[in-house]
Amino acid sequence: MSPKDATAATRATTTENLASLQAHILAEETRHPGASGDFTWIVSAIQFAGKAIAHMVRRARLEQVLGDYGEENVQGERQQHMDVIANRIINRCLGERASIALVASEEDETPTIIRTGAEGGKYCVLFDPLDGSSNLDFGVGVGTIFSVLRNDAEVADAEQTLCQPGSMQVAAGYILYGSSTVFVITTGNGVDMFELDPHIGSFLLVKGGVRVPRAHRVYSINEAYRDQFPRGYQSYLDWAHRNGYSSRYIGSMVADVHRTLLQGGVFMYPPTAKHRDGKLRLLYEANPMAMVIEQAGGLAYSGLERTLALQPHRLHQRTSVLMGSADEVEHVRRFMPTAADAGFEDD
Ligand code: AHM
Ligand code: MG
Repeated sequence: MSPKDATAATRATTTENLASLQAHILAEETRHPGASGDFTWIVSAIQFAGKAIAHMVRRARLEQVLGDYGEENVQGERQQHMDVIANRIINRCLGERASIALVASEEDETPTIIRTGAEGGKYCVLFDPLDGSSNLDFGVGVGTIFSVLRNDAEVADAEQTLCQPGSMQVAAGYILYGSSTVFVITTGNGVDMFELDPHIGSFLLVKGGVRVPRAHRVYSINEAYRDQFPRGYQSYLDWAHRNGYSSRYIGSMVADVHRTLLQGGVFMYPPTAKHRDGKLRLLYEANPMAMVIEQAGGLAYSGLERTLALQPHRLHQRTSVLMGSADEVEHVRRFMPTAADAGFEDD
């Protein structure tokens, strides 16, 4: 075989190989000397939960578990039946894994302490079990968002342990329950995308090293709130209208960010009159998505600050969100020279 043939053969094998998420994470972990395998087990629990939720999402109407659960969560928002089901599934899957110290969810007021640092608790997992769940009744894509932090055994208070800047995340990602079930993850070494093969029950690698295109003339925002947005966003929208931009908004962050990741553009949820700090939650919505987008070569901001640099103060803290293609995010930022352009602070 000539060297040229050998290269062609190697390439063919590489692109045709089947890699499961489990094998991929194991291979990544073995690159870190002294790695214990604990982290692989956590990702394994998250994907296990993802498969169970995907199954429930597909059967929700048949099982008559769509719609309002009749209660509000800690954020004062109506819970859907499926929020409660997805939350229970993830808690049950994570509670089983030996290295988990704390688990925190959008649906639970306080973090759950699984074990202390002294008992072997090394990691904390935060998640939004079913983001965009109010869309479920209409067959729209929804998702689970997750963020993994190290447990700091020195910090006694569980909530304060979780209040780490997003730049400290060990891993982050999401599972999209759409026309297919997609698992996107970063461990700080680029972004990889897997799809669930429902017949063999595994997430298989479909794209490694995902990069968000540098530019794409699409913005994703709930434009009905335009008059409530800070003036910088309004000026940007006026500019985009004059410059041939298109708009795409599903109203499900996971689906909107996933499209932005693959196709480019910019996703925004600015402050509004109702949500003066923004609607989305910093620790388990904005931070994990910001890590994915940055690891794919994009940018993510909250007001004038890089999202991943914000120091959180509360578990359920909200923030504004601006993320996507580097060039498109910079276009938006040009209309925000001061904090007042990006928020509601006085000049
Ligand atoms: P949720 O966590 O209660 O589901 O709310 C978050 C969702 C996001 O998925 C989405 O980006 C946003 O709320 C949509 O809000 P709006 O309907 O105000 O545009
Ligand atoms: Mg949410």
